[in-house]
Amino acid sequence: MPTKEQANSVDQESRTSWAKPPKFVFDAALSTAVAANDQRQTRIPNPKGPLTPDMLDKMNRYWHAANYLCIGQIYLFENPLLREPLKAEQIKPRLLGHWGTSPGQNLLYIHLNRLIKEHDANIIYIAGPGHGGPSLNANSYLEGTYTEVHPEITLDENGLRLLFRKFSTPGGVPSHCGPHVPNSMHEGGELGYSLVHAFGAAFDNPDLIVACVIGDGESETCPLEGSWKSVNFLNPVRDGAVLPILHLNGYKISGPTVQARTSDEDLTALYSGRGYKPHFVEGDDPEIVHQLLAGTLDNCYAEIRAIQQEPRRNGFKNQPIWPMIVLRTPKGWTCPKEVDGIPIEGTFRAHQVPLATVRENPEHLKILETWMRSYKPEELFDENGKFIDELAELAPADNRRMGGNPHVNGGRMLTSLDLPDFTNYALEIPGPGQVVAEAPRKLGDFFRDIFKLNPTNFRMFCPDETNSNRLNSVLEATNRCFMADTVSIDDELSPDGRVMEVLSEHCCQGWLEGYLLTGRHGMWSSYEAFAQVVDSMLTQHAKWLEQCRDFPWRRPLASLNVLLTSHAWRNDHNGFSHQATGFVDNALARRSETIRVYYPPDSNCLLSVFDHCLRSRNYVNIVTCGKQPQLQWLNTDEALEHCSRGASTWQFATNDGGGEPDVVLACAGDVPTIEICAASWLLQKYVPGIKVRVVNVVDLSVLMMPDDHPHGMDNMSFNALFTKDAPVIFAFHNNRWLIHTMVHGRSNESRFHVRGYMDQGTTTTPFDMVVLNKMSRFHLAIDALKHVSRLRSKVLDVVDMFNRKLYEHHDYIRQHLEDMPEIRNWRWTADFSESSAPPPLAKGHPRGSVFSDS
Ligand SMILES: Cc1ncc(C[n+]2csc(CCOP(=O)(O)OP(=O)(O)O)c2C)c(N)n1
Ligand SMILES: [Mg+2]
Repeated sequence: MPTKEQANSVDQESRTSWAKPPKFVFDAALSTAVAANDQRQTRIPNPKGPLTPDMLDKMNRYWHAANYLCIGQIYLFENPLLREPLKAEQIKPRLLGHWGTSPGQNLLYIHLNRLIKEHDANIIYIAGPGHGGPSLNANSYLEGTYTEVHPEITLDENGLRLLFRKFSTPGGVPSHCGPHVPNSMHEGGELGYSLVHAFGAAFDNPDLIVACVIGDGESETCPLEGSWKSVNFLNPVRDGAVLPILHLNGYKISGPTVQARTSDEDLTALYSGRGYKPHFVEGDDPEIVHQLLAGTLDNCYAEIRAIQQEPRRNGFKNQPIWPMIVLRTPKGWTCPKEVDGIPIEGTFRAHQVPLATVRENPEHLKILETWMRSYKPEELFDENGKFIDELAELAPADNRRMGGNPHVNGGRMLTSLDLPDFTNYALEIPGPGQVVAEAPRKLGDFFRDIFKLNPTNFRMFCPDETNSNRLNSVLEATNRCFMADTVSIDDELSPDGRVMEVLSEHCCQGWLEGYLLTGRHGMWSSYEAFAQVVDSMLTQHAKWLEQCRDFPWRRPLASLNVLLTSHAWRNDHNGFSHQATGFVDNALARRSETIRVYYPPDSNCLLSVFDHCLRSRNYVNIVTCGKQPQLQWLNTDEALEHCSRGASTWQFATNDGGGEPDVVLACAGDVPTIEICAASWLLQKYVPGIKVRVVNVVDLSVLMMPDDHPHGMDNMSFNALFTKDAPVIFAFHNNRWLIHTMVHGRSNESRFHVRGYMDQGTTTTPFDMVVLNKMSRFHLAIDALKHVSRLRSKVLDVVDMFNRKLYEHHDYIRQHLEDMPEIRNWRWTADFSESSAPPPLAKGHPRGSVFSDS
């Protein structure tokens, strides 16, 4: 295995050749070269390299075929093989798609095909610049997998016509590497996630190599910059390999890229420092680049296998230096060098459609036709329009094709988790609201045993908070993963740990996505506020899952589970920066159908919810439940029933005797549940004769209409729970608009009065948080009384007393720096007599941890 020093001193001869400034990046824009494409193609200097002249020629022609198909997809409506002179009406009316990235990606795909065939290697391909959709469509078509999943795209002229027509057109396929294309597990539209997905795919797949093409524009994004450190978590014994291929084609949409204008020396220093050994391939002469790339891929493959072999035989010793490739080729390579005197090839102008007015401009039509004919389609496809066998056989066969590899359609690899019975982890509680516990502790025990039962297909990801989030029992079964050197005071850290802690929400979310997309299971936990860092990534994953529904051959994947335990209401010690509830708001607003949002109110409900989430498929499950000591409500049987219903009446806190209540007190979230139960208690204690009903909502989507969400309650069930017209005071974990939106259209919707998080926070007491956001038990009880008209005149003194309590609270916490005893020590009692002793710990709950507050 090469050391860092060896990596830095690689191959001096080739090093000097990289040391010059990147040639074409500067030349192309200034170039007045007019050499036609076919001229360039006949200039074969027979450079040295592993390819025989015959192989080189075939690979070059295969590359031409893929390039031709990319241009055809962007431009052609009819006449796919140019069997007649190209006419304006055969050009699509709207030209959509990206040429610039395609020739580089085609080149890489074909060379990876060679590597796979040569070594019977298990390789998948990730297109960072996913706008290179034409390239993956073309290559999966040429290898046959596209037709297998889209049988109407036949391997003949008519199939080609349809392939072209359907690209980026209504009723067709989108322009990116979406789920429609069988060799993709990464849409790549929102740039930045290719490398993190690649590592997620490689974890626990010892045989797999993930070739990950990274655009030089993409490499400027923060998530991509932050993904290189994934190599510090890749274990050469149990994991596969990632081969990053940084494609420096010089430009993003309209400007140069930082790395393309960085010297090879500096890139070497940068990536060596990150734990990689860069191999440089550069050029604009296809034959030379073919040989260089083939040789470089051979070397990288040999290095990967050597890196893996040693520790697999003799045990892991230290973090290896993994190979990577830096490929400098022109953007839009092989398109016209200039149009109307303006340079195109090798410039940002090749990014999308190099010739944009072909229908209108006969000269441009001619240039397009000349360009397309330069690939000699008549020699690539036979008289029926089928790709000629001589070239088609360069692709690997069956599951070795990158579109046929089951890892890319992860559901094909998925096996169900072996789950222990979650009721074995029940928290024993003497009755509702009597004892306190930290809800995630028992969940940690559950996960610990899931790790034991599923040693190779379950992982937890977390930005360094497993302990803080009270999930630390998992560390009894496994360690936290770390490849770099450790020191004696490090705790529960090892290269074979399965808890993936990295202080990057992007890495947690992205690794988990890659892990799930390749057919495994997992979850990640986060501070609620900082989960918002990956709002957009989560939305993209949900979009992917939704689009997969259109393609039944995409087999179901395990759901992506997110646990938010350090939540807004109880970040008293961190304050305002840590208090935000927007993650769920964003997810539900964007993609309600795929998203499931759960608010388990206590430990046993949390277990029941997670048991369900780990069995579910194709969803994003967001579970919010605090880690701080909170009152516990339901035993396991009750929890199971309650969670299965999604929402139900809590009889212990209800006194309507099954009849019509004066007011419904509803809640979703652990803190809102406490406040609503306390409000019910206050009302029953101080307002004789009032009839209240407490409804707890665990699965938020039940509030939606069945047309809007599969979990949505029909009106009859909804009215049975919330009545038809009683006022509903709703305490909600998040922003109140979400509930108002969800109950829109329900009977007498204006009776819903919601209180929730209003973005008021600071470092203060737990109860002050609910006061600041006007969701305290007193606010809720006053609201209830305001809306019960039959009692309004009789309760003025009570309302006055509740208001006074809020003033008392204000003064008390400033004087004593903690909540009033009647708040701190409150527990549910059916006789409504006050208690001053603090609620005891739940049986079996670890003593001493309950007040720890990291
Ligand atoms: C996060 C994000 N920001 C902006 C864009 C818009 N965008 C689409 S393509 C592109 C340029 C990409 O350049 P590069 O990664 O070099 O890919 P190339 O086409 O050159 O292969 C940009 C900025 C995007 N898709 N995603
Ligand atoms: Mg680029």
